[in-house]
Amino acid sequence: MQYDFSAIESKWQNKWQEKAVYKVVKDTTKPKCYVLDMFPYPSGSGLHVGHPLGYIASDIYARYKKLKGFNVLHPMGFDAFGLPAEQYAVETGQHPAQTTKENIARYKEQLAKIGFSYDWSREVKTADPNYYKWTQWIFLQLFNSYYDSEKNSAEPIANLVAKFESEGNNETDIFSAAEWIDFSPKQKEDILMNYRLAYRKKSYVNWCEALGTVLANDEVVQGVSERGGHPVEKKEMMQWFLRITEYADRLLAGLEHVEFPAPLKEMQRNWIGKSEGALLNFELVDHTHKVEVFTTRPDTIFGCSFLVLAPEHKLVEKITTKDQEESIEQYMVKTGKRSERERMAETKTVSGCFTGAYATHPFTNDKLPIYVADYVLAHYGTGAIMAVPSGDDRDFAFARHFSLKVPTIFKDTNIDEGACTDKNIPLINSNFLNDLNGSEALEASLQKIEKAKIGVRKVNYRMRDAGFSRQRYWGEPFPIIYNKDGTIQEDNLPLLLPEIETYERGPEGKGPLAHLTDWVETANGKRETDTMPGYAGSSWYYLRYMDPNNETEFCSREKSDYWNQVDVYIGGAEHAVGHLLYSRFWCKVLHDLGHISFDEPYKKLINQGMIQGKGYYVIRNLATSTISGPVGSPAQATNHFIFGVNKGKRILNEDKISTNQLELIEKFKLSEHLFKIRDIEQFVTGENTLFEEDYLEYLKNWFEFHPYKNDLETCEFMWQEDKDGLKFIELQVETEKMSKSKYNVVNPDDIIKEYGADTFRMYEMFLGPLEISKPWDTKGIEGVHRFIKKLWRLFYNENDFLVNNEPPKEESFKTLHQTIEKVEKATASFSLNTAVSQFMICVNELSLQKCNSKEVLEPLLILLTPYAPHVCEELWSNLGHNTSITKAIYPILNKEYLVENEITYPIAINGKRKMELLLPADMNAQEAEEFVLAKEEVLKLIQDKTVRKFIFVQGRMINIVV
Ligand code: ANZ
Repeated sequence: MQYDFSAIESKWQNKWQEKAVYKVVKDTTKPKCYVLDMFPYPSGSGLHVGHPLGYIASDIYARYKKLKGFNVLHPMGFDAFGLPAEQYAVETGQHPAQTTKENIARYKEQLAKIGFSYDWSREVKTADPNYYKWTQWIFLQLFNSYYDSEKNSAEPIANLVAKFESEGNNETDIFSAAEWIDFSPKQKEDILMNYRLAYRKKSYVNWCEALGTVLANDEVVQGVSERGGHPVEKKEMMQWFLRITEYADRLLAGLEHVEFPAPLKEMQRNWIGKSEGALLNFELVDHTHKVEVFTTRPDTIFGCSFLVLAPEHKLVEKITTKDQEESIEQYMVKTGKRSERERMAETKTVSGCFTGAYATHPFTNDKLPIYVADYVLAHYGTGAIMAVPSGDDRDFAFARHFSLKVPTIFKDTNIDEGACTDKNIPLINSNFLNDLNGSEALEASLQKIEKAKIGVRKVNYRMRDAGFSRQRYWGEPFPIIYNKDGTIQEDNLPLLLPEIETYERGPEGKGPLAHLTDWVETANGKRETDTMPGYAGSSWYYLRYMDPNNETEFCSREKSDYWNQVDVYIGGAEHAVGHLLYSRFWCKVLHDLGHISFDEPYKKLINQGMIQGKGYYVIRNLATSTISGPVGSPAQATNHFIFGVNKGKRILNEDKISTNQLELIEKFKLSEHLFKIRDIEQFVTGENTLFEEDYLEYLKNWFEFHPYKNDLETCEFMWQEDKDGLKFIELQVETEKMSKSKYNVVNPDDIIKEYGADTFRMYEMFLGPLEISKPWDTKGIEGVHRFIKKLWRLFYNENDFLVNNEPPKEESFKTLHQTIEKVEKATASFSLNTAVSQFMICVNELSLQKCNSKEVLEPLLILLTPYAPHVCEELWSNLGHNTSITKAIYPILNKEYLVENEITYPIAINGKRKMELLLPADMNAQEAEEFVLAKEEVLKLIQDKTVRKFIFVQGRMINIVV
């Protein structure tokens, strides 16, 4: 019987579904294991072979844990809100819900063909009202709580109100209990806004005009939007924020207790950016105001020769002198256009402006000029710095540019060319700090500063509160009504996303919902027209899978106590900061408020690498081609066709191709898409010159003559066969990101059609270690496919079922148990590629041993089923089982079978290795000596010399000293 993978795979996929074999329920008799994939955004282009890499790995692990006796939660869902569906709606008028639905259907169809063990009854879609009701509910939890820094925990805002009512407040807003009681509802609300974990404030946001929306910091890359690359500027708007900064320390500390890849932890640490230092006050000359600066180097205070304020700093307006007003205004206009990222990235050009005001140095009483410059950021520290040109490069460049003093404070250090950033150099010209360095100097300066009451120690974080408002349609509406009296009221849940006629953005930078005046206006006030960002729904979906149909709670405590933390979370490294930090933060809040029992969502995280695509390029080396070819031949044409093709578009090859005539090459991308004549026409036509038509003719002939095959060798071969004998054409393959725009995507459906899902799954794992990026290369897929066919041959020949109940040979047991040992270790540690290799070795050995014994083949199927579930299920049932192999028990390693009976010993004479001998493994030194010294080959080596010593290291080596 033949291995008919398509029949087998569809048969079992249907049966699994019918019998709901992957449905999972709480079961306290087993240990639990939660294996989670980062759920996909269902984009219009469907899955390519890169997407399932992580899903296959997690599926193998989930299936393995189930066989090991765990109750495994392995769900899947969709991150269904998002910008592309909305942009598509703007372009076509199609409702995002409709496109999202279609895309999800397509994804599910593709996923189903790969044979995943998802419990689809737990499917979660973030855009489903039954789901986003609870996203809105969590938002209200954040809104209705504050961070109690004494308890180090989120607490209900009602507790804070009670405290205000009984004691008043002596923190930032100072008032008595009586005053609080007398405040108007609006005044109270304004005060509470300073404490709520979800709060509103006016703030500068990353505004992207082209997308009509505000972007989160991590959605902005080098001053442009991550999606689409549009310019981003700053704009002041009323926005919702989440007070994630209160959790900075706990987010840092939590990293110590989770198993995340080290670089990912480092990225999170950098993002949080903890710095310890001091807040210092500088008195102003002729002013009552003070300038408060944040510094991490209070020890360099005697090197401070000027102060710098961020352009947005409140004091700028107040302290600028009359004669500097105009210059300051001009500077503000100039700097207002630059995004914060740009300001941070800019290190070469110096810009700034003098305010005309001065501050007094707290220790020397020197007059320090105060400047405004955009290298100081408004939202970091206090938005003001004490500039120490000898210790900081930017301050140094600034001082040089504006001819300001550069006081020398570091012993034996030349600062003519730049600042000295080494913290361990003894200080000079620094009064009480002289001769101190490093932490000593830091501590001494801090003590003195606190004693003199000019400042306090301060820990600062680079992380900001997370912007939570988006001016978009396709997201969760805020269940919030702004009442006419200035208070805020919660809306009923779920607040459904209303139908809308136009997806165009609303007036004044608002989102499309602002068009719906009837919806916006309620009896008491106005609804919020912004929607929540993409990360809202993805911050807690792992909890909903535990209890997906709960109508009264986001997830019952009983369920979350049972399923608890995600044991393994697999997904792309692109979510290293945004999604992972936000979901860790939400988890901590939900924990503090008593809704869940753990405060880190993911125990272990794995970033899968990317599967890259391949670009096939035709390279023609002009150096070896004759320019005087026939009219219309490529050789002639090339004088006019010096360009390459990238992303399916024609580009000038300036950067890739040297302008040296001898090295000129011409590249055409031979993607599946471009290779069609129609596409070549599109590509060659355009703003072209003289020989275009002739050239096109040539290409047409060529491509017709050589129908495209997606195979490198064939292509090369065919080039050599070219009828014109033009040998200057060669093919080059480049590895690049797999993406629709590069015409290099490989659809899993096509691979599965040709080889089956089991081959596809194993092949994806076989490509290499999970964590690294690797090119998709179909060459090896045949080998994996042959492996499965060979496995099949252990069970079937042409006509008969070969499996018997005869006891297997010892060597077959050995092969089996070696496989158990290696595969289990590899699977448990996600070295899935090594497991695949071991399966290949195993099947080869069993074939050579002609092993058809059930006692060996049955456990082999269980070992293999996580990797190739369909074929294993089929063979399992053919062995006579009427329950699914997914319910089987993982084979147990018997180490006795691994014990080697014979060992190959290297034999050395006087330390020089001369030969090898096979000895029984249990032979002792004396037996070995007798045996070895009786061997003729050995005697030949010794000749007539006397044996002085026989050194025997059991299991390792033998040395004969003569
Ligand atoms: C004096 C000084 C001397 C500084 C010296 C550095 C070196 P991290 O470690 O990143 O937290 N700074 C403070 N607020 C700033 C702002 N809003 N925009 C730009 N720079 C700001 O950096 C803290 C240091 O960055 C602070 O310490 C301050 O300069 C500067 F030899 O103060 B320092």
